[in-house]
Amino acid sequence: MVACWRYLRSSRRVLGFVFVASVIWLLLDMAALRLSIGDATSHLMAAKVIRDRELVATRKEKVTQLMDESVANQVIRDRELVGTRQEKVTQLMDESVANQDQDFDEEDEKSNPQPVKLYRLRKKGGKAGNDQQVQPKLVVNKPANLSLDHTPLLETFLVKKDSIALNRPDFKDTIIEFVKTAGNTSIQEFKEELPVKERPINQIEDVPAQGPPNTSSTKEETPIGAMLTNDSKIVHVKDSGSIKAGVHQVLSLDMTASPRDPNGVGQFGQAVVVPSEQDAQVKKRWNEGYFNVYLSEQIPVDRAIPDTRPKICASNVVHDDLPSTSVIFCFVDEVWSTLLRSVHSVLNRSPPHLLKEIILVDDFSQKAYLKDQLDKYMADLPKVRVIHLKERQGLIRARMAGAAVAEGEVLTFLDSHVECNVGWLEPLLERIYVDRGKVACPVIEVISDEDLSYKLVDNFQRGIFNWPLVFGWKALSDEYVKKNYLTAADPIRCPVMAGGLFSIDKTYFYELGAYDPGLEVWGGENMEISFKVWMCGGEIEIIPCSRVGHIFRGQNPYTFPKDRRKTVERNLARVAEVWLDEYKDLFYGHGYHHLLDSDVMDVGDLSQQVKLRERLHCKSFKWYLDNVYPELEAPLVKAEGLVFNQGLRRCLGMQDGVLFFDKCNLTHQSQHFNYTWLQQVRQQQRCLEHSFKQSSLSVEPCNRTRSAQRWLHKSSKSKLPEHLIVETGSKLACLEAAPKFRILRLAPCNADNPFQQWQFTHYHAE
Ligand code: UD2
Ligand code: MN
Repeated sequence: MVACWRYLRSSRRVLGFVFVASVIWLLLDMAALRLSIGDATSHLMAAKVIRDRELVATRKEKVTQLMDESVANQVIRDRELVGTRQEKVTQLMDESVANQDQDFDEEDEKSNPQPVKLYRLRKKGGKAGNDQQVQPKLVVNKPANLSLDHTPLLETFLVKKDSIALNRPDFKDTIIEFVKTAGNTSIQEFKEELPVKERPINQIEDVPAQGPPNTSSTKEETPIGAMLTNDSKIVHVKDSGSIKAGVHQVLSLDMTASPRDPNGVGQFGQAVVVPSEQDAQVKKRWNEGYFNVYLSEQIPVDRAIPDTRPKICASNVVHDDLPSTSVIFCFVDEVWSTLLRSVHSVLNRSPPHLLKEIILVDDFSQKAYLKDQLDKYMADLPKVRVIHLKERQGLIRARMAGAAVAEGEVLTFLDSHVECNVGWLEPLLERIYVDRGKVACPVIEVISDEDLSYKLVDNFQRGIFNWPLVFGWKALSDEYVKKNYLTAADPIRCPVMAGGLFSIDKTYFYELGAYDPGLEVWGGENMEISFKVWMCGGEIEIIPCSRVGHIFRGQNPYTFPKDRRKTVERNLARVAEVWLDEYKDLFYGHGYHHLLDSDVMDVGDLSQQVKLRERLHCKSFKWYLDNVYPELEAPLVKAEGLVFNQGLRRCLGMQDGVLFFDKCNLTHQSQHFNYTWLQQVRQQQRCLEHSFKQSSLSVEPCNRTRSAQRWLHKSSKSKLPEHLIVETGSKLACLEAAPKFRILRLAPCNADNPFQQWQFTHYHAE
């Protein structure tokens, strides 16, 4: 102690001690401070996590709120109403089920009266119908999914809850639960990933293909519509407004008012064979719709059909704020059961908040059941409106009458003998949402006209046409699919649509001038709208995740006010005249020469359509061919070059309206001729004309309506392919080089005469 005191006595040492103590204190203080900062941070972090979670929860709630409040309520309302109606129609619903507050059990199932089993399942598919409209190719070796277990969520929903009475208190919760589950998944996985909103039409950016679309995307440049152009470029439609919106998994709704009877006739879209003793009834009713009307009546109006979508479709996401749609069905004398199935398939499988209304346009049908009886039935379905036209308008003007009263943002046109499949609507609306210039078509699947089975069609089919404007389906080649990394769910660009089933932004439809109102009854309007859309800045796509079955019939089950063939020909000629530019010759040249004779055909006034095309600054048909449908063979002339005479071994020449023969010389323009689609032998504006009566020839200004300028050459039908033949009535005459005077003349045709045989330098088409 004393030693210590002595030691501290020196002031220096005291100072040293104080210094050491201060340092130690400082160090301790800093350590304490760090601890408390760490503590505070972890508290803050915890608080943030909680807040974030709350935020996510609120977001989830927001998305599901819509469903909770509007969807679920509407679903319930609709289902209650559908249910009321359904009872009357099917007579299968046990009323007691509707009032029980119990889960579905086997008792319930047994208590439902079963329909008399008149039918057995068909073992093999029915024979292919000779369909008037080309059917898409059916899938071979790939059985359709006939169970309900394609979507686990859906299964729970359908199998367990489908059977529960609508007015049960827990029913609402069931739907909400179902919707929420789907919604949650999408929110977690896809939150804020997709940029959104429409772009003005015509602003597509081209990006060279770099591999599968999903590998090349970045956050800033997320493609919202990765499309493949014909020149193998990926076109990404990018966000211009970058408004963020939520997304959710496609709603695979399939609502029914009463439990589906698994043994119901044609249930699950299965093939049914009517026993042979009832053949007479089948036959008797066939012509009412040109399909098995008798069988159709036995099939429930809300039957289940297999979910034929590519697997990935059920987990695709779409935006929460898709536009609403008005579904428009036009019909004339449609069969009752198919019309009802069409309507119920839309009500059952469309998210109610997106279905603004269903408009039924009765195109002056003559069947009594399509008047009061239809009105009464539909009066129980609040979303359905019926319009009865006072005169037969034809499907084109009938669609426009429907569009005129539609209140939805998007118009969805459907034929009146369809069944919309699970999840059909949202993928169509999604495409229009990302780009209002897109016209979206579902995959059209086949409902057999004979056994009413629902058949899956091949993947990668697109709508095309051949000359003379004949619609068809053609699969994209395997090579194309591989090269462009196309998946079975990717939208497919279509040069033309089939016509019957598509969604289009309503404002855009009117911007395009709707349909040409001069088109009559049926036919050709699919070509018109397709050319118009493409050439005036839009796009037509088939959306594989949207599928709708359609009954393809062998004949139109309604009358045509005028001759059917003439009506369709006239419609096509209108389309060709307005949209095809110089390529319209290819249309006429494929069997429609007779339409050019002004006394035969009057296509009507086209001035409004021509003006419209100018006003919209639409591109040329050549642009369409080069960019949208380059696969189509469309040479502007059938043959061209020198016109060589076999007998004379000289070439034909023309100078100042005078014809002569000369040594063949490709460099001489006077020896250049075209053999056109209108069958003219033509040099610039001058054509070779015959006067059959006087057996004379002359050179005249070309005139497409003059049959005297038409020469048959290399026709597959002709027995004299090398000849240039004129035809008047049943008489034929051939162009001949008179050897002596080296002049041209008409002479009776002779197969072996080399002076009647002609050869052009190049042939582009037979
Ligand atoms: C196809 C189209 C169809 C239409 C047609 C060419 C599909 C699935 N179908 O022929 O929509 O584009 O090609 O024009 O792509 N209708 C009327 N009034 C009439 C005639 C018909 O309302 O004067 C109705 C008819 O009841 C039906 C719809 O129009 O609901 C289409 O007629 P369709 O089924 O006879 O035509 P479809 O499928 O052979
Ligand atoms: Mn049809």
